[in-house]
Amino acid sequence: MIVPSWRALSVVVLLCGAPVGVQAHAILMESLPAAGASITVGHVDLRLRFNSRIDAGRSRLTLTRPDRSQAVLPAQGEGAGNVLTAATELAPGAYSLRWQVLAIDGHITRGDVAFSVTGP
Ligand SMILES: [Cu+2]
Repeated sequence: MIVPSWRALSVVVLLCGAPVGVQAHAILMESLPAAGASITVGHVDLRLRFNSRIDAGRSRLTLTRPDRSQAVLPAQGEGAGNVLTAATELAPGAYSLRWQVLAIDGHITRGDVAFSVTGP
């Protein structure tokens, strides 16, 4: 089992005011690209897997580009309802993907995944 980052846990505590042991709000378990990863320029499939089901229609993926501009990516639910995906084309540079999701318990959690894109 992947242990969620302390950053993700602190966000949950902040927004829920409930003990972290309470399961239902969404915690990021795995991401593609992974945090800190370096990927190849061009078409990129983004995939975020959470520990619980999320409402994809009320969840949001915001990409911060190397020039600090931001774009909201059209995101889709997948799998058993606990996966959020998006596809985009990326140029070389440093990116940050902000995820904000609504879990089935009505709580919103968010976090960031930073990664870089390198040229051919
Ligand atoms: Cu919660």
